[in-house]
Amino acid sequence: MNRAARWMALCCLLALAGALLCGCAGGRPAPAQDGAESLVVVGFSQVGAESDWRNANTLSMQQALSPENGYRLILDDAQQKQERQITAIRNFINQGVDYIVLAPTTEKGWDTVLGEAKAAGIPVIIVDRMIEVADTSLFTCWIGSDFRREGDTAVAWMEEHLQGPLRIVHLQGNIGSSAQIGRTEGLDAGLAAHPEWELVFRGSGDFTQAKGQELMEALLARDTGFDLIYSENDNMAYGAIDALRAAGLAPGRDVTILSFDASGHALRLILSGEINFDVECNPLHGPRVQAVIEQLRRGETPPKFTYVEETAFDAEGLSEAVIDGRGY
Ligand code: GZL
Repeated sequence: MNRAARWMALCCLLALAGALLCGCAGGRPAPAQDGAESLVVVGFSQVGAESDWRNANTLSMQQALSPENGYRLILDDAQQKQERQITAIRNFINQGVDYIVLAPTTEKGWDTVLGEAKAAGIPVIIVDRMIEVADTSLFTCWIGSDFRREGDTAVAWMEEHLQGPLRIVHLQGNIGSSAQIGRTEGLDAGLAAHPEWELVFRGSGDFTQAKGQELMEALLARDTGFDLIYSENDNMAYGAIDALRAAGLAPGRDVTILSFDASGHALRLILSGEINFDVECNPLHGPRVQAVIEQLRRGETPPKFTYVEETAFDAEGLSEAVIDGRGY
């Protein structure tokens, strides 16, 4: 092989080696066939799957932050444990996600891990419950409910519809969550204003149907007299209703049932007369979070705090058509 041919062969080998090196030495990866490289990656630390509300919230986030809309959503279910959320957030940071969304189990204990997200330059959006941090720059914005107002709405209905003495059973959600704190504060204000109202039981059912039923069964076994159940979410109310039925009592008639969330099944129980009043807590945060991320991507600043509009339901004016039109 003459000199020129050798030189040409060498150049070809060098060009081939360069191409191979570039490809496997971490050069910009070839764009994935499905365009995956262009998706906005969002790490979502979700409380769990404890209730209809939570499942509707998760579905709303998945539908909004979908690949069709330009997102890759990484969902982590913390099974109602804050330490699992902290681990999930650290994993999101290590994965280099573009945004972190946190639906916090409780209000306290977020300063350190959100400081790590801030140091990594990853914006954090808080949804649903509130967090309490020393430095509010640790999160970009919060979207959720006014839980104290929800409690006050429930008490106002009690004042309007129930006269005279009331023996109240209070089923609380996860202790330390802002949903529990606000709804409990509302009832406590009512108790302070109404000496004729008596709190005969208060305990946490962790927002789950099983624990709601367990608490009610224990109360019935103790033959505790009560007139009203103030259940801080629908799933605990479902459990209490099952226990009342098993004891031969008519929920909504023998015992007034007041609940929170206003999920579809609960509203149908209002139609059937088994729940008397239900305060809405809207879970459909997916589109709201999507809108915030798109604002941030445009370089705009979203409001720091956004309270979602919410209403409440009793049998008056409620119909299947209203329920079908609500989305959860
Ligand atoms: C309220 C939410 C609560 C719901 C429960 O915003 O955090 O958690 O009321 C859910 O159903 O488990």
